[in-house]
Amino acid sequence: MTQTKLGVCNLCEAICGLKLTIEDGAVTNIRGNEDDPLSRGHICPKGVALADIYTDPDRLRRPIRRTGTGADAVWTEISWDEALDAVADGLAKAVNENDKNALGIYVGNPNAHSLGSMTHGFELIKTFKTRNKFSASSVDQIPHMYVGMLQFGHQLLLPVADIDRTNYFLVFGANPMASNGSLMTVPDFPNRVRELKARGGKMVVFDPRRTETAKVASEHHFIRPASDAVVLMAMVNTLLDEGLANPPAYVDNTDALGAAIADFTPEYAETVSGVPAAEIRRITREFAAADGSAAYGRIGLSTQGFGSICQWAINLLNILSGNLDRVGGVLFPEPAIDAAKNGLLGAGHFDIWRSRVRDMPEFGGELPVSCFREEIDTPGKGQIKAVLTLAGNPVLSTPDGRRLAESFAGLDFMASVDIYLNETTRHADVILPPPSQLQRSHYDLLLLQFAVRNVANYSPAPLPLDDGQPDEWEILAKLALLFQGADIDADPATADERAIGSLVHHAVADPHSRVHGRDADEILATLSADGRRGPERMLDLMLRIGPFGDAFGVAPGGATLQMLIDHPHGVDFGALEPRLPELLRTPSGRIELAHPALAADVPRLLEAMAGMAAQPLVLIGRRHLRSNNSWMHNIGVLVKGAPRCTLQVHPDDAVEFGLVDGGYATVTSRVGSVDAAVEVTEAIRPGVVSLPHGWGHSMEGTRLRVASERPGVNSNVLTDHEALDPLSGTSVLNGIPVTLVAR
Ligand SMILES: Nc1nc2c(c(=O)[nH]1)N[C@H]1C(S)=C(S)[C@@H](COP(=O)(O)OP(=O)(O)OC[C@H]3O[C@@H](n4cnc5c(=O)[nH]c(N)nc54)[C@H](O)[C@@H]3O)O[C@H]1N2
Ligand SMILES: Nc1nc2c(c(=O)[nH]1)N[C@H]1C(S)=C(S)[C@@H](COP(=O)(O)OP(=O)(O)OC[C@H]3O[C@@H](n4cnc5c(=O)[nH]c(N)nc54)[C@H](O)[C@@H]3O)O[C@H]1N2
Ligand code: SF4
Ligand SMILES: [Mo]
Repeated sequence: MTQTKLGVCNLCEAICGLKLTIEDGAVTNIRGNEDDPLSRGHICPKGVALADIYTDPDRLRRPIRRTGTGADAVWTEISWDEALDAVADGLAKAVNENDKNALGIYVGNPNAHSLGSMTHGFELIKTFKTRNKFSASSVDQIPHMYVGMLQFGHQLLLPVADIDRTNYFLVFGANPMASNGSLMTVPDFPNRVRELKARGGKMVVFDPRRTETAKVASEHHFIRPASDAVVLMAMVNTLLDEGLANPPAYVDNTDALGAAIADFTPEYAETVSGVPAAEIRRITREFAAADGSAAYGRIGLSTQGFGSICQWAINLLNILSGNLDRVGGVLFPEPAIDAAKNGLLGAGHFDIWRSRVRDMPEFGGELPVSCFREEIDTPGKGQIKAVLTLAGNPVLSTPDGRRLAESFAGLDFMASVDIYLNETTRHADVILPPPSQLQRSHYDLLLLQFAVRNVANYSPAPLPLDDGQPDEWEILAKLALLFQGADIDADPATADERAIGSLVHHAVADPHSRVHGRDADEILATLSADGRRGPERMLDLMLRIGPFGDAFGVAPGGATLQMLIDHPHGVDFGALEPRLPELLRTPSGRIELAHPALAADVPRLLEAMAGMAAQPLVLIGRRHLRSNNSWMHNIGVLVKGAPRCTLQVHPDDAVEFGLVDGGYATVTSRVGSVDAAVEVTEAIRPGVVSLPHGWGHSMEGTRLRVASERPGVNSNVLTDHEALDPLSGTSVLNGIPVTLVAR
């Protein structure tokens, strides 16, 4: 029997709509859904490969338990009941024998793309009560969230470029042609840029590498790594000096800002960045003059030593040029489910506690992942004795990951919720595999928050669960109950009740909520009447209290889960619209341009820039369209062709270090070295080398047959766990001083 089913791809932030052909239970074709209001038919090779992830023989289908270690490790399949019990017992034992902080948790990137993790993961993590909570956020986007919290009053208040109407798109340190956009849900980016240019607009890219995005830009500037903060501040200064600033009425302390950043003139910026002062002035004038401009900076900005200052400067450019909250500028989306308003995620907090060993402040309840290893290795009260990883591969993804692997090996107990036996999970005692991406329903609770249009899209799971296999939310819900001592027959419905109960109670208590003051029990009873459970029941609640929802009868006909089911291609609520100042959640209800916490970091920037010239060679990262962080290299169709884990080197540097294309170089940083295959290319700035992250699949004890044939090297052997943006605790993954030796 041949069926066509609609779905969405939940691999990256673009959430492309899919059309799947399923013949006798096998997926025979996946293509883009041209009727999806956001993705408009776009799909990339990873989306097509969803079927290959499903059929990958190395993907785990049943829980496995390890006996022995290293080369002697033996993995045995065990039942779900036994596995869940073993994990709950192992984790509880560490806590009972020590204290609550003896449990370390690592939350990886795919949680953001899993509906079940978003609805039921937070409740599980809360259950653990440990302060030793780490995630991929501190090697990623915390600077955005931290600055959003300070300037707009909530960690999820991140303005999004109005790409479909902007006329000047200024991009620093992002490569959406490869990444498909980040903190900017922008599927079909290639066509959107084409349209931007066709209407006379410009895209200007600052990147040390001539990236896929730089190639389709109107202009590309080979900026020196980690000098962006200075260039951006010089642009802000130019706006102020030339009378081009046009800030809205709801901003404060423009004068204090001028004083704080006075040193960053375009001439000074030229000396540290290599971008001519005249170009900085010209681009600033063009940015200010265009009919709708949007400045955007991503991984290349947030994962450097001044990630927070960079994101602050991006905001300043948008605000001062009058482009914040402007059509064609940057706007705050209004998602059908607003995680910033319904209690799923709080406003954010900073420095309520600190890490035990290095005294680093928490952000939003988590500690910098660069502190993970020392919290395992350093004896004393609060030492981590057991670890749970949830969809994470920190051995490949985080600074000095190789040594983190050694620390994992010494734990009393470790468990992983993961679909692969890989570099991280090989240290687990038990692995609990959730179903594959195609076996789960999806609504993107997080990333529709950052979409370039207000859309909503729900898709039921295209493929059924395997026999006896729990969904990801059930695994998390059951673990929470078992950890608290419930017996093995624990019904996940109990945990489900708790998760939804806490959301309903939050909603009725929140004065911003549309059901403020209503009867929580009545709402819960309404939600139970239709027989939905798990994520679907939560979704229905959140849609109904969202901006387009029916608020339980108050405005009949609004968004409900049934409405989304009835519109399987997705619902388009329209283009982004201005929402300020009402949306601001700062104590004053206004935006502080020179927030003291940010302004206080300026002297550190000046000091660091003085030492820049002394760094002859620095390393940056790289992403590729056919790759997804560390975990899709076991899919043959995605890794075929020339090996991609290469060290890109400029021809001048190749001559200086005696390197040849196709040869090898030993790359050494303060903390480690790797031998990488050399690719000589003019697409990189002299003095800069680039290595992608997420490779290094040569560790014994993994079960990644395809990946181990093209292992590549782990670039995070070179990144330094001591190098952080101190404001946000985010690791420095770009601009790392290295030396090269030909091999
Ligand atoms: N040097 C350097 N390092 C970087 C970066 C960089 O640019 N340079 N980028 C950083 C960024 S932005 C990020 S987000 C991190 C990512 O860091 P991580 O989240 O730690 O790593 P991933 O590679 O995303 O690994 C995801 C893990 O989840 C598993 N998995 C996949 N799908 C599922 C699922 O649906 N459910 C479950 N339970 N498991 C699943 C995979 O097998 C894998 O073990 O890496 C960071 N590290
Ligand atoms: N195909 C694919 N898509 C992905 C991912 C993936 O691994 N593969 N990962 C997903 C994840 S988790 C994320 S967070 C996003 C990231 O999304 P993006 O940020 O768009 O992705 P990157 O390719 O890391 O882009 C960072 C750019 O910054 C540049 N850069 C490095 N250092 C500097 C610097 O100092 N200054 C400037 N100006 N630029 C610098 C790099 O050369 C690179 O081009 O992508 C997501 N999408
Ligand atoms: S761009 Fe992202 S969401 Fe779209 S198909 Fe590719 S991986 Fe999936
Ligand atoms: Mo990320």
